[in-house]
Amino acid sequence: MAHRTSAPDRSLKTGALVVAVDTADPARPIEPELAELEALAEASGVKTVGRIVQKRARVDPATLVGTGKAQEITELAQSLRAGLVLVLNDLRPRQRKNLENIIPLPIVDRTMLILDVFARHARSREGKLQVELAQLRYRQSNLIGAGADLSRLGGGIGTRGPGETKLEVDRRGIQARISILNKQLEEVRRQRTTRRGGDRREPLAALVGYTNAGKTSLLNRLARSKAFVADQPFATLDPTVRRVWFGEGRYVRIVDTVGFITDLPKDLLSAFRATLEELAEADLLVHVVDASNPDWPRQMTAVENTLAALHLESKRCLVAFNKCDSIEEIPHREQSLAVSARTGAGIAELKTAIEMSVAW
Ligand SMILES: Nc1nc2c(ncn2[C@@H]2O[C@H](COP(=O)(O)OP(=O)(O)OP(=O)(O)O)[C@@H](O)[C@H]2O)c(=O)[nH]1
Ligand SMILES: [Mg+2]
Repeated sequence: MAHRTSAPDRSLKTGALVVAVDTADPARPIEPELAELEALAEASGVKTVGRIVQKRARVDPATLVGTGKAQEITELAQSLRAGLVLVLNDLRPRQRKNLENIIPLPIVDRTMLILDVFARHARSREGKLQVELAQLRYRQSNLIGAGADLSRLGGGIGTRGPGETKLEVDRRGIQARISILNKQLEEVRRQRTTRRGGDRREPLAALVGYTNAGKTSLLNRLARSKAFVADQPFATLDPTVRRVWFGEGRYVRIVDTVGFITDLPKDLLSAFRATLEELAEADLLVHVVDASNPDWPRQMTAVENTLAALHLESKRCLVAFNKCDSIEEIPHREQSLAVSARTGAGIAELKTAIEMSVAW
């Protein structure tokens, strides 16, 4: 795929007030999660104008933050002229409803934000169908409704379907639309299966990893190609396969696919399952890790968990610590290599390791 032509600017012109409850879980420090949420917002065209992080032992079952805090959020949002409230924690339908009664602004959670970024970046027909399906399923199970709620959200995050489609479907309409999407997806997938074949005897290596780790950059480096790379989450949604020459008559097909993220929304995972299940055909996984991100251990674990959810944990796997051009100390793991897609360092070694790992 060539560089993307510029899409019409559909970004929100308002800023977001970020809200989080920090239960001080030592296994989940909040700072990296907040930074990630703000990067997702940016990829959705939303600027963060403020943060409220509330420390409490447990989230409030009725309003997540407590009624008093919710009022405080409203006031701060007004003084900062925020146009929406972005909530880091999972929101139950009841908590959402109660919060909506107190805060007169659209309330967007992390899953809606991720779905929005996906909706913006989907290019293939299958990708678009998958995203819309995930969005509708999420709305359905979280009672993010049409009517009043939707008009408040009008034009903003969570109401945008892939392409120019607006998710203006009422609750009854949602089920009907889901059935149509499922049928269309079946059709698209059937066509794809018949189109494949040919070079399938060549070994297949799949680049997997956290979003923004540099998978596409690495594929471009390996295949001397120019697929779309960006410093933002979920730049790639559609799997791209390239044949890479490994010497006299030997090629390996290398596939770059959608990135993973902590707590990948389950509706998204199931919508993208067909895309991801193609990973099952791979002879080798190359787990690309952004070693320059201090948060890499958490990201690595998130990827391993997602691979396990896809029943891929027992696949042969190499770890490529990428972005080694911008770090001092190179991490080490079993079967790991240090590379830089940017400078080309370690790429020859990576190719050798791939060559030794795949069966010819
Ligand atoms: N310093 C440095 N930056 C890199 C390197 N590889 C990639 N990047 C940068 O990291 C960012 C993400 O790169 P991508 O190749 O789009 O990452 P990806 O894993 O495909 O990301 P998604 O498709 O969004 O999941 C871009 O800004 C790249 O320029 C590297 O080796 N060194
Ligand atoms: Mg990519």
